[in-house]
Amino acid sequence: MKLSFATKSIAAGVVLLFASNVSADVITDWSFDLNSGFTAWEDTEGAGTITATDPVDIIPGGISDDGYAKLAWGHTRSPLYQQSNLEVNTPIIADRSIALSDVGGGLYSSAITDGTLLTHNNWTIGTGIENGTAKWSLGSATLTDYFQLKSPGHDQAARLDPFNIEFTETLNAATCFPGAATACDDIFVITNPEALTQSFIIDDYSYSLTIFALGVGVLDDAICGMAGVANGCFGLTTPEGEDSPVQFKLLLTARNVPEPASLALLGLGLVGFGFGRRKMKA
Ligand SMILES: [Ca+2]
Ligand SMILES: [Ca+2]
Repeated sequence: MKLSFATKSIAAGVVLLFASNVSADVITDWSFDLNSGFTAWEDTEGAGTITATDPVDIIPGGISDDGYAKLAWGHTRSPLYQQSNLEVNTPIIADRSIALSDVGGGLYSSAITDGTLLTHNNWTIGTGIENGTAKWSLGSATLTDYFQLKSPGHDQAARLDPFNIEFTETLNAATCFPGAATACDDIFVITNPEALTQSFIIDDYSYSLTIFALGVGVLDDAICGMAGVANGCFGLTTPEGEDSPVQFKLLLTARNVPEPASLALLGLGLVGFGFGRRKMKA
């Protein structure tokens, strides 16, 4: 006797198709406009002794000269002394290319590109000293940038937050912080370093602009203390008797950020049951 037993295969498949956009490509061809100038400043006594010159039209439209490229301080009563100054050497940067290329791993990056050039011309200002603080010195300044990224068909005005800079004119006869190049280097603190990285999203990509400069970073606690701010402060120091240029650099990156709707196809594979055959022999 021969008995044959077989089950017929049962297959079930489920495919879920969600409504979706067609995924947009990354935008690789960008250029930018970057206008920079000082929009606020204060001397250490609040006495209005800072001189602002070289007007800049930072923000297009509206008020035409809304900032200044140069701040100078220190009195000029004696030929032995010079004023110190802080200067934006590149107040207007127009149509500079910053293209993205595929660097793998789903990441796109520009080359490192020059942004704003600032110079501290640090000279002995012949300051008076009052209560241990340099008189006639710059106390704080606000640097405002207008940054516009441009790409054909994708104009994107990325307005950067202003950088707030606190400046400390260290007394040159006083004890300086360890590692200073001169007695005594002056101190710049950027009080809102979070403004150095800014991001925006277009379609399926998140773009990030990072601003950095050689010598600008987290300062030693002794330096922060001398500047009168909390430990972990962010900025740079500049030696006496020199012009210290600070070339800010820009890096633009992009990465894909898929949204749930663009997960177009969620497939559940075939589910099969009992596809088999068994033979029995008597
Ligand atoms: Ca100085
Ligand atoms: Ca000094």
